[in-house]
Amino acid sequence: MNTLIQQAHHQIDFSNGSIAGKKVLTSAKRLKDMVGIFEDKGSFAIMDTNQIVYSVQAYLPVEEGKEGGLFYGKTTIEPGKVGDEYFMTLGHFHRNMDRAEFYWGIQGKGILLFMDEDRKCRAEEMKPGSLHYIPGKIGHRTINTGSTPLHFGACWPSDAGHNYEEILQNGFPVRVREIDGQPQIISVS
Ligand code: PAN
Ligand code: ZN
Repeated sequence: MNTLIQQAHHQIDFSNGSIAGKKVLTSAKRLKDMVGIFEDKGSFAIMDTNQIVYSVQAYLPVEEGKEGGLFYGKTTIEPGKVGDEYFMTLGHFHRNMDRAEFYWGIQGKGILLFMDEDRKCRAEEMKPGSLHYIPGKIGHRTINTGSTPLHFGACWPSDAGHNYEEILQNGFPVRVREIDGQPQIISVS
């Protein structure tokens, strides 16, 4: 029997994690989509709110919500700050609370914040090659603390879903700010 070797359906660019192939979704969050997320409202008010804070590419090979599949995603957070607070993702818990996720750093530098259900936080440094396991029941937000785009990859179960409400309402109890030229994690509640 002659078995044909086919090309993979998708191709990853290792320099930034972006993928090319069918059914790749893209989305972007602009500053205007993040009203109330950053603390310094005065600085926010004088910024171009059309600017992109982060963008996501996702490959969903099965229907969202279906059990047993996996999704691949690539996020790029632009370098930037609102006042002294670095650009970051909205952050979320998985709707199906116990679903875990892997992140890995590809290019740039940043911080991954983890928050448990009691709002206790911890942080890991993201850099090229860093691998991060996000257990179930853990809220997660990523921050670009560098001066270049932060690119990272992600893989999560197809039935994880996303719950943004909790973090939109209550935020994280810490913020990541530039103080004396260095990123620092500051408690805010
Ligand atoms: C990631 C995130 C992505 C954008 O793919 O969805 O980094 O962050 P927000 O979803 O918080 O806007 C992931 O964690 N998926 O589960
Ligand atoms: Zn997630």
